[in-house]
Amino acid sequence: MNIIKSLVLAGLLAVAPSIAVSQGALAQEAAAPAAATVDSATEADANATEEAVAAPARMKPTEGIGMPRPAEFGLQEQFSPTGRQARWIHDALLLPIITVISLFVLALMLWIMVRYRRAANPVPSKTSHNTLIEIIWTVVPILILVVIAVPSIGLIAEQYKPAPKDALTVKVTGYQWYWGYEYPDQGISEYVSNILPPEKALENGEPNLLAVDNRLVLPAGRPVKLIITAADVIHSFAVPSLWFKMDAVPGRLNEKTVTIEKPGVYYGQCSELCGVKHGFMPIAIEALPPAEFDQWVLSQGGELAGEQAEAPAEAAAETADAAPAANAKI
Ligand SMILES: [Cu+2]
Repeated sequence: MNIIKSLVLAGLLAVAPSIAVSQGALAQEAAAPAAATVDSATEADANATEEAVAAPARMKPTEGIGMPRPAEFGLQEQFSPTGRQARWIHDALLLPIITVISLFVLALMLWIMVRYRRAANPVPSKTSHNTLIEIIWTVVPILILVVIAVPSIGLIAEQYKPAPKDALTVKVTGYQWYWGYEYPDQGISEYVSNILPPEKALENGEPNLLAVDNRLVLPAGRPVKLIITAADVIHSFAVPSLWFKMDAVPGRLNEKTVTIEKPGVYYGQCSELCGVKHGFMPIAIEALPPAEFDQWVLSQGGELAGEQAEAPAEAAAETADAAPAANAKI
């Protein structure tokens, strides 16, 4: 009898992990379609009642825009005000200064090695001080540092300026190994964004390893506040062409504002080693003109921010209720 009991127990233990895994996978699949993909939303809405709003068509990326170019070694073309400022500091200020200093030091070293070698200069000079030169090599580096510091500090202040009141808020959550996007003010619950397989990416005319199924849809020309966190390990939400990188840390809400200047598709990647599929959780942002963004919000069953503003008491009550719950979730 005991032997039978042990065999049954051993059998149950053996299949338990696979049951747990399949349940987990089901849970994930169930969460994914909650906010419907851009593609399927279009199809679904076409079949739905006439009142339903269709999502705008999936935007095609422009070759070389919002993504790296072959053989590129500089910074990507920038599409946010801070990005353009940062790129200007790098290209017009830092790179020339670094180049001039490097060439100057190299020339000095070559000159000393040739002119003051033992054969050409058998009796070395005993000079140990030169006031003028000492003043110059103290003052000139200070001036160089001041020239670099002024725009750099301005850029740092600009990058971490709190979002304006009218900014759109999106909560970004990093998971092993995909991203989740939620629009709390519009009432759009979290949807999941996974990498596209290579053949599907090529079929769509999108770059392999950067294309995703459900993009993060944002309005162009409007400030967006991204609240970034993670559910398991540390990830990092980074989009080079928008000058955006922020760590996604479990239990912490990091905040950063971005204004995308032009409609388009902008790609990025998780930039914190987060496990075996770290290289396979890309980010794709679809920046839509504001009117089309509003259309997208409605197509997802969301409410426009302006409508919410008309019922401030209700919204405040909702926020008060939602705040502790949101914290508890993390
Ligand atoms: Cu990651």
